[in-house]
Amino acid sequence: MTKETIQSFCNNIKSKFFNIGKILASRNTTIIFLFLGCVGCASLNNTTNSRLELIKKRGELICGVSGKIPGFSFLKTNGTYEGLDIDICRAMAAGILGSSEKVKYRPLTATERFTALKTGEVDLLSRNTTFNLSRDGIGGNGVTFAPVVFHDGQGLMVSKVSNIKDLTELDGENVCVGSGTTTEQNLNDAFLEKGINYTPIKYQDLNQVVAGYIKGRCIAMTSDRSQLAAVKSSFKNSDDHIILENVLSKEPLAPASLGGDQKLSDAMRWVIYALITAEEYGIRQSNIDEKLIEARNNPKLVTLRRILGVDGQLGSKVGLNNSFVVDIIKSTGNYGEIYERHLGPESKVRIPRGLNNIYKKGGLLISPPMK
Ligand SMILES: N[C@@H](CCC(=O)N[C@@H](CS)C(=O)NCC(=O)O)C(=O)O
Repeated sequence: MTKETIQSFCNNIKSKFFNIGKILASRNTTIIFLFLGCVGCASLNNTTNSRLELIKKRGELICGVSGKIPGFSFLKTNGTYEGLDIDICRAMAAGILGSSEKVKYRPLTATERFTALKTGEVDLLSRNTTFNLSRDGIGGNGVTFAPVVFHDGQGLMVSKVSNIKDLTELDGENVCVGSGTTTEQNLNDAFLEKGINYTPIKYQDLNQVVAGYIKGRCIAMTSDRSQLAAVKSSFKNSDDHIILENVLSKEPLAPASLGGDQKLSDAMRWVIYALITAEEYGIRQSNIDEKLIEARNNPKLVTLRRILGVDGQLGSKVGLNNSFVVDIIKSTGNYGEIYERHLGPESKVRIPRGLNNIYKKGGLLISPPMK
C-alpha cells in the first residue's frame, strides 16, 4: 500500500464512524447512552461472573471427591458419603448456601479430577489433592487451592512376611502405584535419588492399586500415608501389613477450584479458616447456640461477636452470609470435631493429629485473623 492509499483508507474509516455517530445522534441520543451503558454492563459482568453465583443460583454445590478412601471420602452401603473430605464439601455448602445438605458428590479418579474442574462438571475438588507448584500455576493445571485440610506425606506399605523394614530393601522389586498422581512422580524421584531400581505397576485408582498389591503383583504399594492407613484399616488381617517409617514427600492436601475465580476461592478459603478459627476459640457444634447468645448479650466479646457475625459483616466481604460461621459449625462442627469423627482414636482409620493440629497445640493449622 502506498502512503496515499493508507491515508485515503484511514479517512474513509474516520468518515464512516463520523457518519454513524451523526445518524445515531440525530435519531436518538439515548442509543449512545444505552451503548455506553452496555459496555459498562459487560465489564461489570466480567468482575461479578463467578462460579459462586452459579452455585447460589443452582442452590446446590457439586463437589468432586474420591469416594474410595475410608476416613476421607467413602461411599457407604446406604448410598451416602462420609469422611473428612465430605465434611469439607458440607461445610462449603453450609457457608455458601446456608445448608450442608445441598451438595451433590461426583466421584472422580485422580486422572479425571482436573478436567472435571476445567469443564465445569464440578464446582470444586475435595479429593485428597496435593497442593504443589505445577498444579497451582497458570502454566500448569491452573487451579486455585484453598488452605490445606490435611498435611500428609507419601509412604509405602508392605506385608509383614516380606520382612522389609526400609525402602532401600525394595531394590529390584515391583511397586504398585496410582497413575495421574504426585505419588507416581515422588516414587520415581525418591528411588532415583537413592539409586534404587524398581518397576512401577500402574493402576487407575486406589481399589486397583490395593487389588494389585493383594494379588502379589508388587511387594509394596505406595500412596499418601493417610490412604495407606485407610486401606490398612479396611483389611481383615490389618496387623499382617506395615506402613514403613520412610516418608517420601510432603503431600499437603487441599480443596481446589478453577483458577481465576477470586469470589469462589475467597469463599472457599474462609470456610476452611472458619473451621480452624472455631476450633481455636472453642466454638463447637454442641455450644454454638450458647456462644451466639453470649456474643449477642455481651458487647465486650468483640472477637466472638465478629466471628459469629453479630458485628462486622465479615461474611458479605467474601460472598457469604454474615452467619456463615454459625451455619458451618451447626452443620459439621469445627475442624477438630470433623477430624475426631473420621480420623480420631474412636474412628476406624485412627491417624494421630500430629501436624494436623492447630498451631497452639503444636500443629500447622493456623487461620489469619477473622476481622
Ligand atoms: N495426593 C496425591 C495422590 C492422591 C490420589 O488420588 N491417589 C490415588 C491412589 S494411589 C487415588 O486415586 N486415590 C483415591 C481413589 O482411588 O479414588 C495427588 O494429589 O496426586
